[in-house]
This record gives sequence, structure tokens and C-alpha cells, in this order.
Amino acid sequence: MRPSALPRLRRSGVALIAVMWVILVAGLLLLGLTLRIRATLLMAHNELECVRAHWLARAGVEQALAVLSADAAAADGPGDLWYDDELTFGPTELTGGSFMVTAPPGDEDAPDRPRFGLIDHAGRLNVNEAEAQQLAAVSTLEDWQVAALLDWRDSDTQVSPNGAEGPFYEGLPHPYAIRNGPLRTIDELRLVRGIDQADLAGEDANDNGILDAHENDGAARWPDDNADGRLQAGLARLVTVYAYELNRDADGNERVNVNTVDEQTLIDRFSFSKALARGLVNHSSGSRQGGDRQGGGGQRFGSLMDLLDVKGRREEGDEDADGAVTEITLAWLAANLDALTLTDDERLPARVNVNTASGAVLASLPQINAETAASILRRRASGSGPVLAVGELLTGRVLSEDQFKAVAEKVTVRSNVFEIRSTGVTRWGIRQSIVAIADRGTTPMSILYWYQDE
Ligand SMILES: [Ca+2]
Ligand SMILES: [Ca+2]
Ligand SMILES: [Ca+2]
Ligand SMILES: [Ca+2]
Repeated sequence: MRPSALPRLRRSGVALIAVMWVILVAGLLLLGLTLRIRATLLMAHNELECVRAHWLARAGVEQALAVLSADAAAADGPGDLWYDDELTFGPTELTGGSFMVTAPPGDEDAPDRPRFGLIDHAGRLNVNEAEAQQLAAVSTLEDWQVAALLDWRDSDTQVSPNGAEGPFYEGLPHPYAIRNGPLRTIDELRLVRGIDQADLAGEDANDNGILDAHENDGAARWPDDNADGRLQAGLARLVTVYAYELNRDADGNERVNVNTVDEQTLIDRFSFSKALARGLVNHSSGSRQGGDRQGGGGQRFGSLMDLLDVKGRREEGDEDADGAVTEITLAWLAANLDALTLTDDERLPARVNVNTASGAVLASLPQINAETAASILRRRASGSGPVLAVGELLTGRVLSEDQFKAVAEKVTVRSNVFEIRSTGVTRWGIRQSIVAIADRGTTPMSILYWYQDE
């Protein structure tokens, strides 16, 4: 070996190692770059998929709004397209994925399968209008929680027994102001002293509206439930802040205001005898002149059931058409209830839709016990179709006369406010949900609430 050969070899060996290092480092850099590009692409893809899932969910909302505006049925309940229709609201394939619109099953349905449809808010109690005993009856709330809720919504600052007004909330570690007015969302209930997420969720801990295994195994797994095979709903599914009664009849016409109606309208519209029309108008004539118990000694009707006290007033020369109505009976009231009102207000306090309310909501109505509520649910499940008019509850003997008198002006068979829960799923399995609450009592339809996954 020549003496000079060794260093040259060593030099080329060093160069080789250097080149290998360069290749290794470059390779690592390239790998890093590739991984970053892949991550960026993946992120972009994910974002695109989220946007796609959102718009799939939006398609479900649009579908629901279209069904609601096309629904011309006089009564709202099971059997309507909006209530449960797999073709319309079940998994529906569109480009890039699908949507579905689901709702919790009704009390008469299997508790572990969702409906494909919407949620009727007239099937709930309006938490801003319900009386204390109704709120206690419909939920697991205790009296001290109900008292705090009433203080929360009433405009005064007077603490009711066991209640809580502004100073309580201002004294909390994280203080906030009391509403002292109507609640604006259902979630706001969680701000009320003593009411928490468990009260809102009931046994439906995962808020999917259906009875899951862990919600029907007692205390074995969270939540603690009563394992009775039914889903005891929480406040979030029993109450509403949105529902109201549109002061119109089934055909959308204005109702007859018995506090301001004239005799001729009663004769023409309802075939009243002259004497009965006179008796009704005179009954409330005092209030028409601007005060109670003035003039004719009349009094404003405070309930349509007060019409039962009206007596005909015959006068000389009265001539009536054949078959004229000479007396207001409960049967007459039941048949004409939808045509009558006490005020010209466009909106009235919410009424509970007997076609969609759960047993718990029905049983919170005055004079309605669990047994009567169950018989209303049985009638619903019997396939005899929805109650088409409130009067049918009397004529169909679902309610006794006393029960009918107590609830006739607190129940309805129609609805304006519906909740839409739509989920979009892309082919890659990315999900996005939208919850919207729509009011079809306005023209055009209005959206009262909107929540979307971010
Ligand atoms: Ca108050
Ligand atoms: Ca559940
Ligand atoms: Ca459990
Ligand atoms: Ca249960």
C-alpha cells in the first residue's frame, strides 16, 4: 500500500459519511414536510367535511320547514307527516352524505327508538305561564325549587316563602342578575337556584331523547334511574318558553269575542234566538261601558264557561228562526268552543296539545289525574286518529263534564311552534347537528331559536 493512499481513502470515507448525513437530514426534512402537508390536507379535508355535514343538517331543517308550511291539517298530532315519517325525515342520502331529523318517541311509542319527525312545543307546559302546582306535578322539582323559579320569572323583587330574588344571585361566588321576567330559553332554567342539569335531563342523561341501557339499570351505571322501562323526561323536554295559542279557529279565521259581540252576529253566526242573544250581550254590557257592574249590572266574561250562566231575555215581538238556539248548554259550548274567545288579542297563553303531550304534561292540567292522562294516551295509541276539536274530549267521554270545564280553555289540538333536531353525516362519518325552533304562526315562518355544532 502506497503511503499516500490511506489519507485519500480516509478523506473519501469522511465525504461518504457527510453525504449520507446530508441525505439523511434531507430525507428527514422531506418526511417532515410530507407529514405536515398530509396533516394540513387532512385538516382541510376535515374542515371541508364539517362544512359539508353542517349543510347536510341544514337540508334537514329546510325539509322540516317545507313540511310544516305545507301541513294544512286542522289538528296536529301522530299521523301528520311532521310527526313521524321515515321517508321524509329518516336517513336521507344527498351528495357527500345524509341527514336525518329525529325526535324523542311519544309516551305511546317504544321508548328506545326515535321518531323521524319534529317536536311539538304545544305538547309541553309553558314554564313562563304554568302555575306552581303544575310545575311541581310535571317534574321532579321540589317546592323550594318551584318557589325560586316563580321568583325568577315574576317581575317583583319580593322573596316568596322558600324562594330567591336578586340578592341571592348577586351574592354567589360568580354573581349574575336575576331575570325578573319571562325566561327566554329553556337552558336559562339552570340559572335558577337549585335547578341543575340533572333536573333538565331527567333520566335522559345523554340528551338523545331515547331510553338507553344505562338509563334503565337503576344505580348500576350513571344516571341513577328507576329502571321501569320508560324514560322519565327532564324539564328540558317537558316545558317550553315558546309555545302560545293563536287566537284563531281551525280555519284561521278570527274568533267571536263574547265580550264585545253584538246581538245580530250571535243570531246570524250561531242561530241564537233573539232573547238569548240579548241575554248574552246584556250579561256583559256593564263592562262594555268601561267598568264592571255598571249600567246593565253586567260583568266581563272571564271564562267561556261563564256563558253557561247566560239567561235569555224575551221581549214582546221577538221572532226567531226555526230551530233557534235558546239556551247555552255545555254540549253547545263543546261544539262551538273553537269559534269563541274572550279577547281580541292575537296571541293567548299557551294551551297544551292533547294530541302530542306526554302523560306527565297531561296529568299536570287541572282536574286531570294520571288515570285520565293514561286514557288520553290510550285513545291516541288506538289509531282512532287525532282529537280534531277540543269538544271531542267531552262528546267522546274522554273527560267528565267537570274535567272538561276545568281544562277546555287550557288545551288545544293545534300547534304553531315546532323543534327541529337535524343531524348531517358525511361519507367519512363527520357529524354536525342543528337544533332550530320554528314558529309557523307568523307569515313568513320565523325561527325562534337556533343552535349549531361548531
Ligand atoms: Ca322576581
Ligand atoms: Ca338517552
Ligand atoms: Ca342507570
Ligand atoms: Ca325510567
